[in-house]
Amino acid sequence: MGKEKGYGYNADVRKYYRELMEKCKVHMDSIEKELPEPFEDFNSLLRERGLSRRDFIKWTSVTTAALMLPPIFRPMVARAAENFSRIPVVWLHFAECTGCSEALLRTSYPNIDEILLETISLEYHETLMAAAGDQAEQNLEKCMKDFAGKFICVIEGAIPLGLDGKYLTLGPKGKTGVEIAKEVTSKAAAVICMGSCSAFGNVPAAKPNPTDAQGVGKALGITTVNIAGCPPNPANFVGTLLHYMMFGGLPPVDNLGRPIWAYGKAIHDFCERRSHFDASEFVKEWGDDGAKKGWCLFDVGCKGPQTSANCSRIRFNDGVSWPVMAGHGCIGCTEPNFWDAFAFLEKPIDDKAIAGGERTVDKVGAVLLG
Ligand code: FSX
Ligand code: SF4
Ligand code: F3S
Repeated sequence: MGKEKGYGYNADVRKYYRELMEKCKVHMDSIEKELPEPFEDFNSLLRERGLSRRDFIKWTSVTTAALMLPPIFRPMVARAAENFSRIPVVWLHFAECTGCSEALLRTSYPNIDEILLETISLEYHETLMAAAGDQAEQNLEKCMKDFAGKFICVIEGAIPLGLDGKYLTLGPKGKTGVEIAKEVTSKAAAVICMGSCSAFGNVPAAKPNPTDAQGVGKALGITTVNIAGCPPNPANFVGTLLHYMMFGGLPPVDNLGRPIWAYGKAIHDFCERRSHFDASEFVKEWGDDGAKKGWCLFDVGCKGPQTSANCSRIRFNDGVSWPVMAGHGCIGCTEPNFWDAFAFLEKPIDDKAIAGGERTVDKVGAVLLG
């Protein structure tokens, strides 16, 4: 057995991974057989953007570990990336600010996750496609027919249910958002909610919610995978699609539908200001001495202890920064209805209860999330 194969795992775990690898190979073979050829040569695209093979190999290692897979899966992650543009995607927009799409598209120094997103086979994307009106509608119908049960439906934005859905009508036939969502999701292989609005309602559903906007899962009564965040990190979407390509299903999720590999830990657990939290060194006022020294932002409203996501581990814009690093606390944008639930963004959730120390903070977080 090669050095790489054992990894110190016991026989049961090794057997589990061997079987998982087999499943992965079978699924990748079927994707390569059944879905159209990649329309972008991923390796040339990387070269064009000045990224080397070494950068790609480094990325496969980081992504394999992030997906909670052992290193033997690195070649499969690479194979999935090279075939990324085979998966047909229909990308719908409902009640939202389009910040999620913008966050994916507007990076100045795209990393491999973002280059992968450029290669995605967008059969229909209301912001990006050239077609409009009847032509756009026909494209959508053709994709639903040609790739029935095979395409991924990605949804940005909440679905307004008030006035029989008429707060949001779209397209030449004036269909409501809820009608379109029902039609498209019923034919999709899987539904991915991109951003906290489609996942949980979020900003469009903030009080008093006059349009009765709801997250997609709740509005349609379906199961969705929720890539939470306002906006979410592109890496969390890419990793979820890679998982789908490799295993033919979406990754294990928490009780809020968020992939555990990305949302399984609190921001607070990996925050670079954490040692200051533990030493009770808190910023008390913007611009004070503590702020200059990079102390913990809990007292000025950071919701990191109550927020599950990987921002503190993978950051944004190719690892350049993230909210807490930029000097503002986390506002809990990956949590349901953070706008209402975490109101008073620059105040701690409950000063009195939390003053006792970390255990109390974690307890308060668990109760709030519960
Ligand atoms: Fe919501 Fe996304 Fe925030 Fe905006 O599509 S998650 S308001 S970044 O755009 O939906
Ligand atoms: Fe970091 Fe916020 Fe936790 Fe402080 S409270 S350690 S700033 S996540
Ligand atoms: Fe959102 Fe907090 Fe991350 S505000 S982007 S979950 S640090």
